Amino acid sequence: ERPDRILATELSRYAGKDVVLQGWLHRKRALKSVAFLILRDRSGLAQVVVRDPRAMAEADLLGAETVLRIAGTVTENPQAPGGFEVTSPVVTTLSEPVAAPPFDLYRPTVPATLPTILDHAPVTLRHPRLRAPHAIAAASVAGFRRALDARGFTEIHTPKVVASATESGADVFAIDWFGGEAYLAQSPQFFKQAMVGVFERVYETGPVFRAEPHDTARHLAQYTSLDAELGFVADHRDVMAVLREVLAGMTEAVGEGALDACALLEVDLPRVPERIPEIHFTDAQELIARDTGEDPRGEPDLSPAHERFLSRWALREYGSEFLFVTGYPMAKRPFYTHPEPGREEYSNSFDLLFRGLELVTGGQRLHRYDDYLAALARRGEAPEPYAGYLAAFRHGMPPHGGFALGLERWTARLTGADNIRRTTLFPRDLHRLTP
Ligand code: AMO
Repeated sequence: ERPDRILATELSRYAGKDVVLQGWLHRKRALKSVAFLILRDRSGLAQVVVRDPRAMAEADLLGAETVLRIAGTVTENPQAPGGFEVTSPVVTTLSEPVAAPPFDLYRPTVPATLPTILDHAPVTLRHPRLRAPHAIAAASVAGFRRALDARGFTEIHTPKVVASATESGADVFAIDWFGGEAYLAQSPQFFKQAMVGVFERVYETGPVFRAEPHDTARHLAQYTSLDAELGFVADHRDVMAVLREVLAGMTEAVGEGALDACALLEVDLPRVPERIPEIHFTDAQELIARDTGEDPRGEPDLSPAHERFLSRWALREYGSEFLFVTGYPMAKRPFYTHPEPGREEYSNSFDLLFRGLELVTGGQRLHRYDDYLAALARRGEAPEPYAGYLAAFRHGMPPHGGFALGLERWTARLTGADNIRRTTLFPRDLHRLTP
């Protein structure tokens, strides 16, 4: 009796049995009287041993990445990787490549530059080390969903073509929409806020677009935003508390769901402290002035170098790889931001720094219609382009807030990637629109 297809990592459960495997030819090694085929499937690798001279001659013709069906017998062999191998195989070619990969996918380290990897992504991502970050990203999103589902959030899917910018106009892509002008969504900001009026608690995972002119290792023109928004908050601290639980859930899900990928990349999973330390923007600037010899006071934002400095400080001071910076100046935050009561030039907003990088932005929002009109007027903006946005606030919105986490940045910080393009399947940036 022949079982259906089994996976490469399941051999030990089928010792002595006839099985069928399907996958790609990862590697081939021929000795005088024996050939080894290493088959790769979604689970991992399996060794197939060919001894029959005719089968050896046929195996000799197979190119890397040929898609194979292999029927054979599982045999114990302490020398085989994993202790088992497939012997007496009948090898059938299911699909023959017409081109070779740009480098050998079986080499443990990747002998190629980032542009080469990205140019040939459909095949280079098959390399176990290049695939691993994406398995970690998938587990992270599963953890994000699980954490929020458990807390009464509803998943939403909102338009990616919109009529106005939400995150400041500078970095928005304009597109032709049936002869009129439209924009690619920079964030689901407006829609997630409106849906607080419907579901109270919502989240979305999806693409967002930034006409990002910076050619940096941490900016993409399209990235995956993990967004959440919740109603009936006292202030931004309620949002930060939910975010802490989401981070713990994501970390746990990566540990469970992407175990092999973590082991392969030697991922050091963070400990999410019971209370993530926080520092007010003004105190952060004082600290930078005191300890670095630079004086950022008066600047409306933190520089990347200052974010790295603050991360190191939090690690030293609190043993935490996460740090909340709260109270950013209103001048640097979008119009929907809620001011800090009593200090109106600052805001009830936060950034979360993780291992030296801004990972999340969030805060409390304005919720009264009149406050929106006043906020736009203060910025010298007319309310008309925002009529659709403002509609929700005419019908009673609770105090609310939310956050957005950049998935590629999270995965990059977990895996130690030097560039978020390594944690993006098909990056889109200033220079890249293909593959
Ligand atoms: P913000 O614009 O700060 O906030 O974006 C939130 C998070 O998204 C990630 N991010 C990026 N990742 C890759 N490439 C980019 N070009 C890029 N830009 C941003 C970062 C950042 O922390 N609507 C608000 C969120 C909110 O308040 O809910 C927003 O979009 O990890």
